[in-house]
Amino acid sequence: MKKAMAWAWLLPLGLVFFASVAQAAVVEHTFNVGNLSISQLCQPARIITAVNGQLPGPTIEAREGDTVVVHLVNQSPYNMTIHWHGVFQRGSPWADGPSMVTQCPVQPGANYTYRFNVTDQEGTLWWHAHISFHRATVYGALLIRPRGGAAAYPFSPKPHREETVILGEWWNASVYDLERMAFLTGNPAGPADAYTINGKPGDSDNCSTANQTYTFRVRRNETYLLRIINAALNTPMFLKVANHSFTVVAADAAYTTPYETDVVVVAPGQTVDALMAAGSAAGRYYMEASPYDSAVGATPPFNPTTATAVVEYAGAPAGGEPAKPPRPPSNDTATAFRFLSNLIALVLPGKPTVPLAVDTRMFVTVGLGVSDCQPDQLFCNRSRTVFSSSMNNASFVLPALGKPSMLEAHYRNESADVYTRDFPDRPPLAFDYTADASNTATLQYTTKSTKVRTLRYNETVEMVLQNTRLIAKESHPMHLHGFNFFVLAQGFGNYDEAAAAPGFNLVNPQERNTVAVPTGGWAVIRFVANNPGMWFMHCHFDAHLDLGLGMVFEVQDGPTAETSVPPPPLDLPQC
Ligand SMILES: *[C@@H]1O[C@H](CO)[C@@H](O)[C@H](O)[C@H]1NC(C)=O
Ligand SMILES: *[C@@H]1O[C@H](CO)[C@@H](O)[C@H](O)[C@H]1NC(C)=O
Ligand SMILES: *[C@@H]1O[C@H](CO)[C@@H](O)[C@H](O)[C@H]1NC(C)=O
Ligand SMILES: *[C@@H]1O[C@H](CO)[C@@H](O)[C@H](O)[C@H]1NC(C)=O
Ligand SMILES: *[C@@H]1O[C@H](CO)[C@@H](O)[C@H](O)[C@H]1NC(C)=O
Ligand SMILES: *[C@@H]1O[C@H](CO)[C@@H](O)[C@H](O)[C@H]1NC(C)=O
Ligand SMILES: *[C@@H]1O[C@H](CO)[C@@H](O)[C@H](O)[C@H]1NC(C)=O
Ligand SMILES: *[C@@H]1O[C@H](CO)[C@@H](O)[C@H](O)[C@H]1NC(C)=O
Ligand SMILES: *[C@@H]1O[C@H](CO)[C@@H](O)[C@H](O)[C@H]1NC(C)=O
Ligand SMILES: *[C@@H]1O[C@H](CO)[C@@H](O)[C@H](O)[C@H]1NC(C)=O
Ligand SMILES: *[C@@H]1O[C@H](CO)[C@@H](O)[C@H](O)[C@H]1NC(C)=O
Ligand SMILES: *[C@@H]1O[C@H](CO)[C@@H](O)[C@H](O)[C@H]1NC(C)=O
Ligand SMILES: [Cu+2]
Repeated sequence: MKKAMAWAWLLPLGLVFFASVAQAAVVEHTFNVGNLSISQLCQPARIITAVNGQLPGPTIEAREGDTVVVHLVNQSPYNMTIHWHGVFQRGSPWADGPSMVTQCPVQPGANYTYRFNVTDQEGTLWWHAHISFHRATVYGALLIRPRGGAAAYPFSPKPHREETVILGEWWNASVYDLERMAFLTGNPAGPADAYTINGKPGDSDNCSTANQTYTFRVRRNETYLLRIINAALNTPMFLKVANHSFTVVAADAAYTTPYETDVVVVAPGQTVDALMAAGSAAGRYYMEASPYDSAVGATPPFNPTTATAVVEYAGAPAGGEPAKPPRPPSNDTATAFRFLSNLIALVLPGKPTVPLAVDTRMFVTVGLGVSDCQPDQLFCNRSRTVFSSSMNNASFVLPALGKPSMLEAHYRNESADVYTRDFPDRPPLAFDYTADASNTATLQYTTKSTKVRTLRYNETVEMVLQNTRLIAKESHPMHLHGFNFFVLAQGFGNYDEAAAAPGFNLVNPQERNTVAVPTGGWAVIRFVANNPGMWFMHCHFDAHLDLGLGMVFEVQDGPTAETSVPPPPLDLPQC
């Protein structure tokens, strides 16, 4: 598959580039989730869980307005679900995918068909498992092109070709076992063994078989649209290509005002579309994905290595080392913030703009803390506390397997044993959130619960996300299911409304589904709750999600059938 992709430039992309406006189509796939034997990092071959025997899995290519139908056939030994990251799922909340939030898992040997429309959104999204740590190997791209095809892109130059660049993390142990051990012991899983570009680590680890490095073949003077996706579990990335720069034109499938940069910063869950002109001498150039380690304080171990791929020009002289780009230091918060805070939207007629009137204001702390061992953490040392993450000091746990999913409980009006409606709009205590001195055992302590915030249909919510200095400051990539939000402002230290509000961008703020809250800082987001259902909001570091860094919005039905949660599909998995 990879070979085919690499040589795609040989084929005329006439269909993509010259077709006129097409009728909405049904884009149908069967995803067999099962065993794949693969050798990475010069280790013996191992069995991983993958879709259709591919890593990354198949790319879904659709046009705005199409219907996507994916038959998930679970031939793996594990419970499985798939989330369509960034897809609004308006009218199809049962297809969103997070285990125990919108569905019970698809058990080994069972099937489930995900059906949804990709309406009112275009750009680069992706799909991934949303259970355990399986998304480390169960992931792929979901591309939504304009109805008018690539000719309708609202930027120029129009690209000659497109390439998907999916960044990932690789463990040479079973990620399912890693997650189980982390849970049972209360000790967070260790860092990845390698980072990858399109599934391959590259040659920076002395294991440079040709198979280990992804090659992008380019032609001089052509412009490429790179669709960059960070599918890594826990690591924001810097992406560079030696002797090449980028023009960012979209992020999280929302167009941006063109932004020139020689480095792309992409946190887990985020995507960036960037034009890259093949304007250098015909040669070979490294693409490098290196980690951004934002943690300050009791920092978790991280892997400082770099994933490499090669951009190879047609007619490049054979042999020789590709040119290397300068690499940002892993703690380069200034570069990360510059990139992430400088993006602004491309305002287009007919597209939603930032709501100016706010119904509900929330101030939500996000960060690490500690808690007691939970009863089912069987190997946990009960004479001490364990790491625990929280939002407003509420550390989220999913309903136990065997209970209905939260969406089923909501739909049937039977929330009693499944969740409570008391997610708070403020932290229980106001304190100096980002001061080292505030990192006390009392403030670190958090308790486990399954709390939701109920919203009326169509309510406008403004949320300040405030990182804390408990245990460690860290840039948490906060992802909201079911909606895009506008990012009005972001900064460092404690949020001060009087100082920040005059600086809100209410004209063309960037629109995203995942915001990397600055380390030891804050971000202000707004969204309109015009999508009834149960929508997970959580840190897109799986290590933190597992520790409780999440909450759920329960969005009530609107006045009509179209604005209400529909009945569940007949094949919805039962617990
Ligand atoms: C998949 O691999 C697991 C070991 O990881 C093995 O137990 C199982 O039998 C394999 N399943 C199939 C269908 O090959
Ligand atoms: C999805 O699109 C199809 C075809 O246009 C339409 O029949 C269907 O009602 C749509 N589904 C939802 C949930 O909007
Ligand atoms: C799942 O789908 C596969 C392939 O379509 C089919 O062979 C199998 O019978 C289905 N299994 C169930 C439990 O429906
Ligand atoms: C995984 O790979 C890394 C890098 O090659 C190696 O150092 C480590 O020992 C391996 N771990 C296991 C459990 O095989
Ligand atoms: C790669 O090899 C070089 C030279 O043999 C050595 O210095 C370096 O530590 C090795 N790197 C890794 C990651 O094994
Ligand atoms: C490259 O990958 C193929 C298929 O996975 C494998 O059969 C082959 O042995 C690999 N070659 C090298 C040099 O690792
Ligand atoms: C690329 O453009 C340069 C400058 O316009 C020109 O000199 C060169 O011949 C072009 N190369 C190719 C392969 O088209
Ligand atoms: C690439 O960039 C480096 C440093 O910026 C420079 O020394 C080198 O000449 C460039 N190579 C090409 C082929 O442009
Ligand atoms: C990044 O790390 C380097 C080396 O450890 C250190 O000298 C530098 O001060 C750090 N920079 C920041 C911004 O923390
Ligand atoms: C459990 O934690 C306590 C307190 O930190 C420590 O003294 C003890 O050795 C630990 N026990 C085990 C089995 O790790
Ligand atoms: C939702 O809110 C918008 C803007 O506030 C309003 O125009 C629209 O009528 C509302 N829709 C419903 C169904 O309440
Ligand atoms: C898979 O899910 C079912 C029900 O949803 C549950 O009973 C079972 O324990 C789960 N299996 C694992 C290994 O988690
Ligand atoms: Cu986090």
